[in-house]
Amino acid sequence: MGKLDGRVAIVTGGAQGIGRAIVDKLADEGATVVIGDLAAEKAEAAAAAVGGLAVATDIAEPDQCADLVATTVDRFGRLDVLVNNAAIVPFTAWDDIDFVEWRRLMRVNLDGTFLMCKAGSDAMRSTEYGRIVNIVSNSILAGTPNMAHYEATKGGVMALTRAMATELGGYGITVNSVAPGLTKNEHTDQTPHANAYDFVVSLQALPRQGVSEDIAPAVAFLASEEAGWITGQMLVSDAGMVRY
Ligand code: 4PL
Repeated sequence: MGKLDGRVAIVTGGAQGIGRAIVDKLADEGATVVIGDLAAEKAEAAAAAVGGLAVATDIAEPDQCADLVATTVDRFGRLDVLVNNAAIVPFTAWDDIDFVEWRRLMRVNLDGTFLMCKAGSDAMRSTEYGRIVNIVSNSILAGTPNMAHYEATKGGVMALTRAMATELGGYGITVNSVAPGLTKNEHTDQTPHANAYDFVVSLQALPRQGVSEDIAPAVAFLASEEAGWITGQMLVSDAGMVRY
């Protein structure tokens, strides 16, 4: 008995990192999971491991978002859960953020999340049930360095989450966000973020390094039916680095 038995979920960016852990957790709780990801091969492997489906998707393309949702509904009958996890997680000093780089982040992290929310909520409205969980970041509260453009996109997603909760509540759809802190994974290991692991741990109440599996339970909870009285909220899952 899982808390998502019989539910159909889409996880964007589910091929690796936090997204992969979310895919595994939702499947473990009984959901059928569809992964939308640019990394087609890794997405296939992640989907195969849980008996799910991978759909090669660039969330910045409106047609591809519509296709991801349509394929899910065609194949599995409906859409209950949408986890918007796909994002670019940069490490870029302020002086190196030019307008091209700014737009690249906006296009994927903010436009892409908007497009998936549009397509996903349209499908959910037809059943008058839905759970949307948007992955943001504790950096929007902390002013973390080297990610000003990223923080602008994630702050936008947090505000979008609050507004969508109002617009969609009448259709039985809840919209919440989860804000992880710095999390060790195959992406952050290979970037200058890895140099910040120890510093971030020193700021946390719980003194160990966070991994992707630490984030997934908060997402599964907000994606479950029993979280139905919670909407428009941000749940910070960061070992207590930021108290919000
Ligand atoms: C505190 O979301 O929240 C590094 C990299 N440090 O992506 C993040 C902190 C990173 C963060 C993040």
